[in-house]
Amino acid sequence: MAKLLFSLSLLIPLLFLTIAAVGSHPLDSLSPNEFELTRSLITNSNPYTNITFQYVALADPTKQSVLSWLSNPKTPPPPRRATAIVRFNKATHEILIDLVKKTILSDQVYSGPGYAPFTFEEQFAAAALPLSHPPFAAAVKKRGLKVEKVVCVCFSVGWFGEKRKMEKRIVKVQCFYLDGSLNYYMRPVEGVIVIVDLDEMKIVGFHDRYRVPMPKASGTEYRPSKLKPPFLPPLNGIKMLQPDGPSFKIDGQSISWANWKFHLSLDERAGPIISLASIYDMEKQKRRQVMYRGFISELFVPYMDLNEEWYYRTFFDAGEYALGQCAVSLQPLRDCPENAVFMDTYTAAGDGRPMKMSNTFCIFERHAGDIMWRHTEGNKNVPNTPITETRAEMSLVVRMVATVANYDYILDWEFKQSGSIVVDIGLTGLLAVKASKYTHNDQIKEEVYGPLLAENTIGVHHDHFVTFHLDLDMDGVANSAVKSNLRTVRSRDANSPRLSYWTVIAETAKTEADAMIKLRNQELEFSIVNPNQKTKMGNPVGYRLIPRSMAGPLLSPDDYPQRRGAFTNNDVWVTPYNSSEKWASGLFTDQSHGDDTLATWTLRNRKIENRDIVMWYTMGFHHVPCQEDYPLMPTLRRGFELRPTNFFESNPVLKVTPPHIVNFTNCS
Ligand SMILES: *[C@@H]1O[C@H](CO)[C@@H](O)[C@H](O)[C@H]1NC(C)=O
Ligand SMILES: *[C@@H]1O[C@H](CO)[C@@H](O)[C@H](O)[C@H]1NC(C)=O
Ligand SMILES: *[C@@H]1O[C@H](CO)[C@@H](O)[C@H](O)[C@H]1NC(C)=O
Ligand SMILES: [Cu+2]
Repeated sequence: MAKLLFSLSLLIPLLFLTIAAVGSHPLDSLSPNEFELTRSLITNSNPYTNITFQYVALADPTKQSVLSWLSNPKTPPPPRRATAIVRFNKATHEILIDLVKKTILSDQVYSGPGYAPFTFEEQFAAAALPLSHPPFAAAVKKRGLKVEKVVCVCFSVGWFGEKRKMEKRIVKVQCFYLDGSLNYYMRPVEGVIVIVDLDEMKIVGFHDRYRVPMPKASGTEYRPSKLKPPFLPPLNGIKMLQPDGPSFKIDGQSISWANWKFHLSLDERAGPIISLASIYDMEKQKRRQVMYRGFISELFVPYMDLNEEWYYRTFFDAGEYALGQCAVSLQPLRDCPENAVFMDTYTAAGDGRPMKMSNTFCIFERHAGDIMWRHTEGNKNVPNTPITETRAEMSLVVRMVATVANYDYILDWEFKQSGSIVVDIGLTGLLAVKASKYTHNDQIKEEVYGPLLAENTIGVHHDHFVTFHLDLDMDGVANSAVKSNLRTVRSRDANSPRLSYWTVIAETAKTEADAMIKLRNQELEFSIVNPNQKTKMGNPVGYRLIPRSMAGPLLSPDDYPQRRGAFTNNDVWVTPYNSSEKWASGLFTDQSHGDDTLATWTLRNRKIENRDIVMWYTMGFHHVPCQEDYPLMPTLRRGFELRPTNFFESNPVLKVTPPHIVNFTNCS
């Protein structure tokens, strides 16, 4: 019986995937045919040259057209268009394609500073070059290593104040040693850097500055077959079953569950994009819009080591490496629970051809044993028989994992019946470590930029700043940002023995400058409200931001990485909606100068009151590595909650109905 149910639960995803092909929505990711059409239109109009497709995506239909279609899905959907950023003949082209008329609408050459994300193909090609470069082979030999056991990875080079525009699309290649352990990130060939020109695909620089011992392979493995006992004993078996199937429906890329409905797509750069999230209000008996779109706009990871081999390591994982491109296939039962349903996706390969990724997303109902609400009350009529009302929390999770070289980012969007949207980011995978001569903490008398984690292994200090684009549109697009300052008030009431209390001083942000907020060390609640829609009590309907992390940048604002990452200077920013302001680090992030970021757009100090606005929220991790992060770090999670605040007239889950009881009397 159990076996049968198990195979049924495997069938369910297939069933849903079949349905998935049928749906059609203006925000659906490009289909394989649309990728292919985009590629052929561009290559046919530029024959005799090799074109690198750095970014291909659905070109956003106007918000107006999507909202009109949504209010009346019988009206024709907005026309499908694609945007492609391609590189050929050492020029970057931004090309707009009409997918219906099958034509190129525009082709603009971008000549400012900065480049689009790397493709996997060019990263692999560049990483292979050192191995056949004689000076590199000599450097490896000098270290007593075997060149056939060396593997390399491409790092973006950043920008450090060079006056003229960088003429070359270059990367720095760092190599590692894959001898005796799969975990080559713990074994850097320190002191050697190879510089590669990606357009020419050839080595343009080579440095071999110093030698330190190669960290040992022993202790770095993480595959069970390579680990020596003892192992922690297994726990008793546990089973997650939904014999009636999941309670959500997937129609194409639209997902509905409980009171929620939203659209899920994959963007090569952002990873998951949640659109048109709306919630059904039981009391008003109508569906209400909450969020037009939410996605990760950038993920900034600066390392804190000033050495020649390390100073430039200030990565923009979305803008340079493309989180959607870095999505990995989720493993059933391990990455996602047994009741999860998986969704496949497509992105464009470096040659523009559609590339399928299986199990990119998993979608599942979470029943983690948490309490949604409860209360126990004494029963006046019958002593010693208290009345208890309690409801189990059930929620819906959409998950993707992006493995950006050494790091694995677990990206969860969780929807609760109470109206909350919880975003949870988990960091796991491998640290970026530096090989060093030190084998004990007591030997270290200089700045080494991080703790000693194992012999000859320094875990370099760094940050992860995840910047979200959150376009909340509650009951309409005209919204305002409200700062509720909690302030101590000294009592002037002689009749009260109390000397103080706190109160709320709410302030509506009028312009962008009013909404540049550092939540750290402030007693402040930030919310987005619709000032035109009030509850019966007269409160504007709203959603509040509840951060579950407080870490802001510590680099000096004039430092070059921080200029490029200046969008992290505030925890919250609010901008008027502008369809071309999607990427907080600018459209062309690699080698950018920081002149097209959220921090520069907002210098215009535009009006943001009672209009279509976008909230940008950065959640940060300062990562001081520790020995438990070695050789592979247990997941570290942080996130935030968007929580209804006077959005509903009263508790929206008071009348929640618990799930059916599943009986397994026939089960042995
Ligand atoms: C395109 O790339 C291929 C493979 O690298 C190469 O053989 C070919 O000569 C290139 N074609 C042009 C026109 O550059
Ligand atoms: C939208 O943003 C872009 C980039 O910041 C800017 O050039 C353009 O003027 C903006 N459009 C409007 C209507 O403000
Ligand atoms: C499940 O078992 C409970 C308790 O034995 C019983 O009350 C209920 O009717 C059963 N439900 C179904 C669907 O069989
Ligand atoms: Cu980290």
